[in-house]
Amino acid sequence: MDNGSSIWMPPQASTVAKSVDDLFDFILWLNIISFAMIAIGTVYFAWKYRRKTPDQLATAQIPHNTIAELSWTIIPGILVMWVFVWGFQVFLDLHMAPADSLEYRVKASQWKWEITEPDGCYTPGALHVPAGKPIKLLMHSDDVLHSFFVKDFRIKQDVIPGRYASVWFQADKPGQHHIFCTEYCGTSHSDMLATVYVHTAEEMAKKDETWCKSEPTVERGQMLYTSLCSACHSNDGRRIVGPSFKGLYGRDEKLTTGETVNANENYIVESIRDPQAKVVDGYPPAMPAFPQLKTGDIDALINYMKTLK
Ligand code: HEC
Ligand SMILES: [Cu+2]
Repeated sequence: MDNGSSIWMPPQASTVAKSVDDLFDFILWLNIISFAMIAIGTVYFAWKYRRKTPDQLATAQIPHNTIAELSWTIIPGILVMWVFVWGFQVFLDLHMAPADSLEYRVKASQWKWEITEPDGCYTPGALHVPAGKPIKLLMHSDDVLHSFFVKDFRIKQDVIPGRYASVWFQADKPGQHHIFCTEYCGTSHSDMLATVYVHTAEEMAKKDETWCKSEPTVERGQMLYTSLCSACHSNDGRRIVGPSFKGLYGRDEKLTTGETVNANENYIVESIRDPQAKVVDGYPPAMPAFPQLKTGDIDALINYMKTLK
């Protein structure tokens, strides 16, 4: 098939995919042929040298055969060296990113892929790249082992906590491809998915707000806190209009209904999206909603709250 797909593999969507598949096919056929030769030979010799009459005691003594022994040593030896040299070349191609690659940062954590583009645009769950340009990914993990795999590109790289890993690719045709995590990393491992979007130059130029999200850093959370929340919430334990954020994250909070809730992510998100849904005991229901805050902003605020112990 002309797009390079086979019964084993999806279409070849990167510049290295063909060389990976060619090597794979070579090793596969080498194995199939070797297996057939060994299996057929075993059956044939078992039949040929079987005991032919009931009184036959031993098979004929088979003397040493130099030509046979040299050929079954040298021929496979050459083939295996050939696979090594070829494999090493493909390995180098897969690991040596061209010097003019665009460098993206990828953060893996349970259970998401977060990408930061060369210009700082942050795109969790989505890798937007231009077609026809080499892309280098500089990856790290925030917790456990993960593995970055794009089957259509034939690239896979383990991402190990405590060190950077990199991989590169170039996709020439616009389209979409799945990113999988292929290192079992806990409960939601199978949901650790993301998408590569390969764009035309025009689409790349038009990239807009909806695609870049702001990275939920503690600094960003603090900035949002200072501009939007500090009038009513202190960060040092003082009571102003609302409860202080100091020690809030993870605390058990008593509500006006008499119920107790744990101030976890869901509760904090709800308090910001729909402030009157749960009102803290002893406080007026005076908190306004903040429809302008995006998910990334709320994540940043929560990350900031977590630092206020
Ligand atoms: C006009 C004052 C006001 C502003 C501004 C305000 N809040 Fe509140 N907030 C309150 C009050 C009063 C309460 C307590 C009553 C309630 O639970 O609704 C509260 C409660 C909360 C709670 C639940 C606290 C707890 O102890 O359980 C969270 C979380 C929260 N606010 C987050 C925020 C964030 C984040 C911002 C800024 C984006 C913000 N608030 C801005 C007044 C405010
Ligand atoms: Cu993972």
